[in-house]
Amino acid sequence: MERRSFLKTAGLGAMAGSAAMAAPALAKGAPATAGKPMSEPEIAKLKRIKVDLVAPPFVHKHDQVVDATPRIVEFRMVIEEKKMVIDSKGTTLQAMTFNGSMPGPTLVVNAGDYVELTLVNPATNAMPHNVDFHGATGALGGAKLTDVNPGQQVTLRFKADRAGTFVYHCAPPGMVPWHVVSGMSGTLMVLPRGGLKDPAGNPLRYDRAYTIGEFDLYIPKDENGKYKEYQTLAESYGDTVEVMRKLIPTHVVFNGKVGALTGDGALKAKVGETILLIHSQANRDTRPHLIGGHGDWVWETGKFDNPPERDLETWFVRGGSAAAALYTFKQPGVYAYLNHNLIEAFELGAAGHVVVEGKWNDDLMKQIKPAGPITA
Ligand SMILES: [Cu+2]
Repeated sequence: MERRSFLKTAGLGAMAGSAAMAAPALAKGAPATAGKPMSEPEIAKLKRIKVDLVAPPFVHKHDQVVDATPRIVEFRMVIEEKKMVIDSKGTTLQAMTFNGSMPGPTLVVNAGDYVELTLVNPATNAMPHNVDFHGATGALGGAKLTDVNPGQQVTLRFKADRAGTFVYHCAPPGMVPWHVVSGMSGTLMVLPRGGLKDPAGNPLRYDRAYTIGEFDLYIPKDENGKYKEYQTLAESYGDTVEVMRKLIPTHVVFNGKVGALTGDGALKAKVGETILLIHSQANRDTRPHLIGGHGDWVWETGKFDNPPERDLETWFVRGGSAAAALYTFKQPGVYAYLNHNLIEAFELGAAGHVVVEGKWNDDLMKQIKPAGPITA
């Protein structure tokens, strides 16, 4: 938030008797809406940036701090319906994706920028789709203006005037939950123009960002208790809705399959490095936890103009939202990052790894005597 508009909103907050003491550098007492309405000729003069998206868990290159002048940031996403293997037993999902991945790619802009998305639904797909951005205002998040049949594309522009991590997802009339639980969601991250801040207004920066999308899956079983495999997407619909209505997922996975973020897919970091972990769940609550670590600074509701909480063991992501957590690694080793309903993590799949290089710190933790026979 710009200094001048901060002063304005802080003044309003103080008048309302709420804000003056806490979080002096964060917007308080008024919703964060960056800038005045711009006319179409003014918007036409803005600088355009074209972003090439990258597949999760990676996040496209971006600046954490930018100057005051808004930009138009262009993105293109192609919808891909495809059968995906979602566990080590070969169970398949008739999936629907943005850009072929679960979650869809993370889009990053700065508050006040305009997002200009071209959404492509190739003729090879079977279903109509669209996109609802929780970071956007009006027309069901953009869903009403982006209905695309196979063989069509559409372009939507919206002003990203609130800072935070926001879910986006497909929401076609009459089929919303099915498209969402089949894979069609991702995150839009709108950074404050001045970058992230702690509650005292000190800058918070990260060295790398990872994006994790958690998916509750509802795979039907046959009369012998075996997961069914379907030849087409449409064929899977009726049985899947029956499982969905029981509200008990058969799998809960990070980034498209059990074990996607382990082994070669594990996240990587070094001691001393600060990572930003973005966690989206478009349909169902989750509770992220880093085993052996913490959330140094966490925006569990994901909106950066609110002060973050510190030292969290476990945080909470509401179904239909995306959270952001910062952590600076202090010890090397293999960490687990998981949903701390441990049944969902270890039985159903909601767990990944972070492999951290560096030097062990005996002051933080030391094994005084290794395990051995009981002596006293
Ligand atoms: Cu869809």
